[in-house]
Amino acid sequence: MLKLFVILVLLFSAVICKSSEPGYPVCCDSTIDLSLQGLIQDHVDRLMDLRHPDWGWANTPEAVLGIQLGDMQAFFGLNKTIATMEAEMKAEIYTASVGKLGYYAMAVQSVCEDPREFGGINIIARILTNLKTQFGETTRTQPKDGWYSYGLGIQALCVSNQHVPISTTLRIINGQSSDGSYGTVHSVDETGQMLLAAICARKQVKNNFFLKRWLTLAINKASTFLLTDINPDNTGNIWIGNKYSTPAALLGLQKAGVTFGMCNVIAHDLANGLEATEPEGAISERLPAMSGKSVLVLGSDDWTCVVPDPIPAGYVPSYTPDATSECYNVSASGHISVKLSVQDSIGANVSGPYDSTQQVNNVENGNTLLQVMTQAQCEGIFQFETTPSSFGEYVVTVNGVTANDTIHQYWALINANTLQYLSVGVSQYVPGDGENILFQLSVW
Ligand code: B12
Repeated sequence: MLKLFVILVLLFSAVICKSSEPGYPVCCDSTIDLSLQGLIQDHVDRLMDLRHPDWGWANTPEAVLGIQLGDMQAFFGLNKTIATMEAEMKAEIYTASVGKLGYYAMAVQSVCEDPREFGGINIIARILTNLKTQFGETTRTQPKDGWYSYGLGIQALCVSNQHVPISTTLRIINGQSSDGSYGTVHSVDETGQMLLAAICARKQVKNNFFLKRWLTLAINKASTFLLTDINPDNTGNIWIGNKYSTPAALLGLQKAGVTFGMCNVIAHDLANGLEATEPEGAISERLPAMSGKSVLVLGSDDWTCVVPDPIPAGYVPSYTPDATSECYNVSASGHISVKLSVQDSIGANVSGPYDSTQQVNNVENGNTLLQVMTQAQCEGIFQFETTPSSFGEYVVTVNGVTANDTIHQYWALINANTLQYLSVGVSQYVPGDGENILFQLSVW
């Protein structure tokens, strides 16, 4: 049944690509939708609003890549950002995940600087060293930093013309699940990223018949997996996985040479999907898909940089993420109540009973989950710690229990009424009256 659906989607694609309807560069080379440039500009504007006072972002290299691939002309204040990025890279060069190192290397390349000699550091050499540690001596089936990060590390090597080690190429082939996916919790995101990595790695093994063939099989299986995960959300928009996994999936399918009928519809929904509360990471990742440029273009000889537009008069980067511990700016005079439940024993039943449940009263309607948690903390009935990321605040500790990332633990956010995982994090999620949010210590 699924195969039939994929075949139908592929057949339908030919029709759409030949039609004269304006389309999107990520789908095929038809006439470009006239509103696209303006929509790209809106996304860049939002990123500029989210820029921190030091001219960086929560994830500076991810944002740099997003704008450089989306519309490099629009990147005002680039030199100030490069200086901040260099300082941030130096501070975390020995602790960053392989994906973050990959972001740094590709962002440096995207601004036409050398990732082998950036601020005196060879980022490519660090990625090679880090990749070796990903599977350790254990029988790990997933890389230490996850497949998404692993894929970014491989892409960074590949686009800087660094040979991808054979052991890594074999992981691309052997790490794939039988349905063509990679990873568990966010398999569409991870498969999209690994698909790009596999495509890049295949270019390097031109003369090795077997590796080339196995990588082609992996690419086809990953593409099929992504095509079988096309579905509408509750607002009628159509995504591959969800809104946030769609960019990497679209770019992966484009580079795999797969044209499919729904592509322009999905690209249209994505380009028109900017929401006021959307986090930096979502925009940084969406921009390349909007312009149809994956990071793989950085490896081509044609990649050149332009002098960006000047800094607009009066622009001051000033975004500071939500403070989570300050009680004075928490209002407790609203009219709804929200429950916060905690399940801190791994493997426990998700439908309850829970280790604790607290009701937070007088919550302002429209407050984010993070604000509700802060209110509860200030009232002394809940305790938590977070760390900032490009998707907002990431919950690391609940009621004194810290998820151990090195053994792949995390605090999952679940709607205890519907048992659905929240599709966004605590900074973006707005709970409704009577909702019960479950924080469940889980393993990925
Ligand atoms: C890997 C991953 C995870 C891992 C992170 C652990 C790890 N060490 O790798 C796990 C499985 C634990 C995870 C959990 C969650 N994730 Co997640 N995650 C990803 C994924 C696939 C890749 C992130 C990455 O490695 N980026 C590359 C590195 C180099 O960049 P980075 O900035 O250092 O990445 C870090 C952050 O992204 C952070 N992180 C991961 N997920 C989330 C989610 C939120 C809301 C925040 C604030 C931070 C965060 O962990 C990464 C590694 O340290 C992204 C997909 C994507 N498109 O970005 C989704 C993604 C970011 N996650 C998402 C979601 C929704 C969640 C959860 C809220 C799911 C849930 N209901 O429980 C939880 C977070 C709960 C919490 N404690 O706050 C969404 C965010 C959408 C949004 N608008 O907020 C994404 C985009 C997936 C998707 N397509 O929906 N995630």
